[in-house]
Amino acid sequence: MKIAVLSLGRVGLPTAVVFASKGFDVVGVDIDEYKVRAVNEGKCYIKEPKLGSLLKEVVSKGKLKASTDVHIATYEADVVIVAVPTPISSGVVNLDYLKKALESIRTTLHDGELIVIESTIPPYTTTRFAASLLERSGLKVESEFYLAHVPERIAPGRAVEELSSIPRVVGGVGPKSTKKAMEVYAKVSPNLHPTDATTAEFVKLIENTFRDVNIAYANLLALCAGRIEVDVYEAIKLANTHPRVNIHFPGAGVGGPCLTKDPYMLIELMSDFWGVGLISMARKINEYMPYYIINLVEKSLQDEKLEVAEANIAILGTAYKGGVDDIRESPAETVIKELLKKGAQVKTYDPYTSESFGAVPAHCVEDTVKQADNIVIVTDHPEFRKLNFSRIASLVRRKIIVDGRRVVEPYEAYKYGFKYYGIGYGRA
Ligand code: SAJ
Repeated sequence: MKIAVLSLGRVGLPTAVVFASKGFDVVGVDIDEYKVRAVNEGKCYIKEPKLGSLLKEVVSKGKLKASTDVHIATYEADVVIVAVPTPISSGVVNLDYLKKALESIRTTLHDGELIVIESTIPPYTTTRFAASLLERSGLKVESEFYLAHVPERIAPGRAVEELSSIPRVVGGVGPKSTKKAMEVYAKVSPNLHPTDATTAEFVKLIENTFRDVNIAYANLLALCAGRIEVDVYEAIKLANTHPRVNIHFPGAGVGGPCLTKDPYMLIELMSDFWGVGLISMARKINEYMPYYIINLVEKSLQDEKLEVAEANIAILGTAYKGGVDDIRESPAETVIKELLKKGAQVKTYDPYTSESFGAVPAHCVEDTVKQADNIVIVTDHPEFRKLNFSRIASLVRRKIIVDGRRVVEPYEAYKYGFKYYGIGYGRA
């Protein structure tokens, strides 16, 4: 069976590679010639565990090719998987990339072909927008071609592992489409849940919104704990010992392309009901957290009688979450840009990405903290959990840590004479 995967981004590339590794003949399509050339040379341009070696293997076996020619790829394919971006601007989803992909598919749509949309989309996009656009080819969905929404669920940093292990929701526009899509996805995922396309679209939105609202609650608790001499991480861990409680963890902000975007599709659906404020308020709380970090930096410096404009600040982490090189919607961007605006000298280091958001990039932790008045941890990379405080203490100008992710144990910092300011750490 031949599969075309449209768009070789952080979802499309791992998807193409994993389907190829299960024996499908896959063509990945992208407009970016650099990506296409890299894939055909067996090179991986995304930092993702196990992806590079698997990509090399499937390309050398001839199971995966890449092309910029969407028409040939879709003409030859039995299945087309669409993994194009569906960005949000001013709270409204932009389906232009999806529309363009579907228009290309329509020109070569043929009998028995299955089209699967994996991109995150608002309810009714599959049954109304995509189905009617494709039916303009003259072919009828559910009898001559098949259409389903199978939302992607992979988290950056765990893409390959999750593609073969995470349960998938398979929603066809009708029972035949669901059945066809189930047959294909059964080859990669051990656990499939059939439903209709609109439910599948809704499921994706409510999963990510659940996580966003839960994190916002944790962030609110952190702000509260900061006032009452409680360590919020300890409190949440203890609350989570209750069998029916699962509070997530607070931090310097919620980044990435998913949680920052998907809740807006739910908000738009319910915009005429005041209760939707639950979701929009959660977004606001999470968007506030980088500014809270800046407040902590200012407070920690004021305690030392130092202005931000006079300070050297070392930022550890620019990626949006630990263990990945992805910088999309990273809270670090706001933290760095605001500190620069306030006149601080800012250096950054991230072991996964060279992005510095306008600050001076450094090559290691030691280089970053040299002469620093303040070390700010924005990303919970595993490397930052093993900081060498005795060495760092000898390099800094002032011993202050602002920990946005609780990667440092406060008592470990105290041992070396540091002042510790953390999210939700109300103890002095
Ligand atoms: N974060 C917290 N506290 C937490 C957990 C996360 O502040 O307790 C922050 C992270 O630091 C990060 C942000 O939230 O900045 C998002 O990270 P994440 O790990 O929650 O999620 P993503 O965006 O990497 O991936 C999510 C996943 N969705 C769910 O877990 C419900 C993933 O399975 C989806 O495939 C992905 O969105 C997507 O593409 O939609």
